[in-house]
Amino acid sequence: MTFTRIAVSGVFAALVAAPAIADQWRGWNIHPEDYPNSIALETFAAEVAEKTEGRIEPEVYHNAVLGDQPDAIEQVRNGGLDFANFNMGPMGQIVPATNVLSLPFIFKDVDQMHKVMDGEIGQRFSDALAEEGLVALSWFDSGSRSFYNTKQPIMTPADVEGMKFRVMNNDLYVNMVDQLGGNATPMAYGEVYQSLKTGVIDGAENNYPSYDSSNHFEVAKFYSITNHLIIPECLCVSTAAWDALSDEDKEIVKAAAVTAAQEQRALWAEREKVSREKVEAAGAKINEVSDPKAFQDKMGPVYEGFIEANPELESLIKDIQSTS
Ligand code: BDP
Repeated sequence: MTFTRIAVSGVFAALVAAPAIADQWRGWNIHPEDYPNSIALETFAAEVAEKTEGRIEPEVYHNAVLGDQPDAIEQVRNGGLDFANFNMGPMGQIVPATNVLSLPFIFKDVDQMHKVMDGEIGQRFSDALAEEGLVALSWFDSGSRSFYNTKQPIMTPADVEGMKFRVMNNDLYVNMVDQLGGNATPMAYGEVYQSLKTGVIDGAENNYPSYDSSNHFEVAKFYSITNHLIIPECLCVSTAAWDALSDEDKEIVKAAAVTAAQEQRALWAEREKVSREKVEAAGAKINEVSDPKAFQDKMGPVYEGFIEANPELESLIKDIQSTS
């Protein structure tokens, strides 16, 4: 919100044009300060403040201090928060089209994901988000996710049988783990460490940087490279904050988000390596699975069920799969 303050100090006060107080934007972030996404969000905030000459002053709140991801999505939608970095996993509950991005093995690799999200198909996702009050300004990387657990290396789908995994808040992931013979529990990210430690769950799944930054590697040391999910993330602004901007400021904010995404992707590539080395040095056991395709082959029912429930999204799936 913009307020106008009358300068009252000094004898010329009445003659001086009243400076506008900046729009204070509050930004949600789940990760700690040194995470690639966090650094990129700070770049976004700094560039917006500088280029708008202080008309907008974004502040980033790290470590999910403003709440869980599903709550934060709601808050950005209703304008209670102004911007955020969101993963498209929890987004699926609100913007059904984004569930396509949560289908296991939907992308061949991260390069294909970038190609899709940076092109016309990415725009379709932005349009779907816009209908729900979220203006997606750029796409961040989130690598690929693999399973890790406290018990044993996973080599084949049979090794998943009977194990209890935490998943993000989305029914598709529950079905995904079911198909592998495991049990899935949706749970807030911040509760996973303790739940692994106390044996409430046997495992979870994530990329290397989050496996590292969450310290899950300390308690679940078997990380098995299944690469089953490649989920993009957005830098999203609330429609309320966006609509209040002048055209000039919209350009500035958009350009800052694109700069932030470029930085995030470069930092991400580096951090993936650093995190992998760090967790291995700390005793995590990372293994290749014996046949990655064996995991993918189990996902037929996830796709069938999804297409049956969302026939209008089948062509979007096909368009992604045929992007090369
Ligand atoms: C991380 C994502 C974050 C998710 C988290 C999770 O960047 O948005 O909340 O995984 O597993 O990789 O909940």
